[in-house]
Amino acid sequence: MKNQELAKIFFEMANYLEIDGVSFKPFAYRKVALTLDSLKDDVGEIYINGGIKALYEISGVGEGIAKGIEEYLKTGKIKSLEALKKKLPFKVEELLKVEGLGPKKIKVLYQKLGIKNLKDLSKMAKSHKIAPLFGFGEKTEKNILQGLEFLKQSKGRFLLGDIMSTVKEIIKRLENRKEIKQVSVAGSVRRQKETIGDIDILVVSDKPKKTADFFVKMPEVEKIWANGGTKCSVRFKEGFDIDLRMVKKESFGSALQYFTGSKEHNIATRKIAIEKGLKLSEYGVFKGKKYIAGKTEQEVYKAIGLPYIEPEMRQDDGEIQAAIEGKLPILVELKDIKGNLHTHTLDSDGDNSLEDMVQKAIDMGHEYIGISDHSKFIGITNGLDGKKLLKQNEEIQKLNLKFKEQGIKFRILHGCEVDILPDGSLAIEDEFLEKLDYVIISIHSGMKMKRKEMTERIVKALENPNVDIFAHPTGRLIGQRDEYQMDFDKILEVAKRAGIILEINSSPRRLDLNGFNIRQAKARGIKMIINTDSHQKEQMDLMEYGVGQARRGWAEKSDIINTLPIQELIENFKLKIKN
Ligand code: DGT
Ligand code: CA
Ligand code: CA
Ligand code: ZN
Repeated sequence: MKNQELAKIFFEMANYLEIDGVSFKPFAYRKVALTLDSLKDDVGEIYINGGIKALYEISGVGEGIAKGIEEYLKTGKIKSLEALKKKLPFKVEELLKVEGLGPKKIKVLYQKLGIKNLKDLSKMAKSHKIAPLFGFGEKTEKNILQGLEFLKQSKGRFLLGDIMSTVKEIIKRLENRKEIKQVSVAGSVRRQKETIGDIDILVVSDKPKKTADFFVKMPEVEKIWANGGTKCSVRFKEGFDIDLRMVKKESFGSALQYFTGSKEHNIATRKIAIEKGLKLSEYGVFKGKKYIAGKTEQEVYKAIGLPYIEPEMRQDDGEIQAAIEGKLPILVELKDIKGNLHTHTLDSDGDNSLEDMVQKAIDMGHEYIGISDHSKFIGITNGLDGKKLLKQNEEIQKLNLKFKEQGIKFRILHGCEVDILPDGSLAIEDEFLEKLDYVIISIHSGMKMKRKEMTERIVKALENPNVDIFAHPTGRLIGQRDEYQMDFDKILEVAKRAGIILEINSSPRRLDLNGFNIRQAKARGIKMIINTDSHQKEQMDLMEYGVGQARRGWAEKSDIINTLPIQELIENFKLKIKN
């Protein structure tokens, strides 16, 4: 399947074009890249079956892009991209990973200082060559150094959201093979850790040699680290490694338990086995030399006297004790989610119309959607002011009416993502906010405030009685930016008092709140909502990552308000306003 490869090429294309100063086109390429990334059908097959005409059916594909796809499928490259790379001979993808560096700055850095890669960038920043450049300054230089430091720390790890489509694809391929009887992903991927060192997969195969051959010969494999009778290990073109382990049927559960980890959880479970006079290993649970369990994980946990523990909780931070006491939570699941209240449309910086977003939600089987475009504010192109909000409301109510008349059980709620200004006031006046179904607040500027000021700023905003949801509350970007300096305990205390719902943002680079914060919030009885913050309809599928994080934070259905049916959800918002 060439979809991911092409998506990557188009992202690259967009970046190079943007740096080259071409307007509009980058946007179109990015849009198509995102579409390809989540497209279920194989682009290559679409082309083979229907020719270039069939490509036009893919959302956002016009003549130029269709020709690009055709060229890539036929020749493995796109000439215009190669030409751009020659003209701008630096590592765009690499440099863009540095928080605060955009295409414009990257171009200047190349033209003025010849910076081509991270190494050059680090050298120039350390020797203070960047600060004197026009449009840069001391602060930018410091930010670049910080950004580089972050990258170094996260080096070699991948975002869960960046590798998941590959994992699913490989699992599918393995499942389709006759000789393979059982397949599961293990390791940090199964635990839904936000970043992944490598991917671990377990299979039971009747013909291990055949399976190994198939695995190491997959077209994406770039290097083979190991190809043995029970374990293969390869590097994919995209840069990450995949370990495949072939185990015996009677050991599948114990091997899965072992290779799911975490290492800390394994040490703890093994200790419990020992206390019971048993031995737990990847091969099974043994009493002396006698095998007593190992086929399934359930069986393994049962043999050592524990109930089944969900993979996301296996971190040795309280789950064993909870299991012993019979107090394990019943974790929220993706299928419990009934809607998504953080979405953007063309009315602010989204790529799709209101109707398209709504249709996607309906297709997903959701019962409602909340539209929450940005307030007008610096940094956000095209935001809404009070008047535009009212106009948007008319359109939404028209659609709601249509649904009602047609007997379609679906409801659009009208919200807004309002910026918290540096002084803690909101970017839209209360008289407009009062009219909305709900109000989301969030920070997109002044993120480097000092702890005391930042805390006061957020507290003031949370205390506005019109506010319902605090989105991406800590502001972190994984591998790029730390959370805001703030007194998080104090913020939790105010959120609880004011009845504010905290968001679990599903965007793979945010996952904010994270699992740890979610447990803190839950412990204080604070309700949460899992949102996708979609700027494109396809991004509504990111919900699974938010759910994964919620599960890492021990969240149950009752902790998450978008598991509620529509009427109860509305009541929830109303009650809050009355309090
Ligand atoms: P990663 O790949 O860094 O994101 O994290 P994991 O957890 O996937 O770690 P990995 O791939 O090195 O190993 C997979 C699992 O195998 C790990 O979660 C637990 C188990 N494991 C690996 N090495 C050890 C070990 O030395 N002791 C124990 N008890 N378990 C281990
Ligand atoms: Ca791993
Ligand atoms: Ca591994
Ligand atoms: Zn948003």
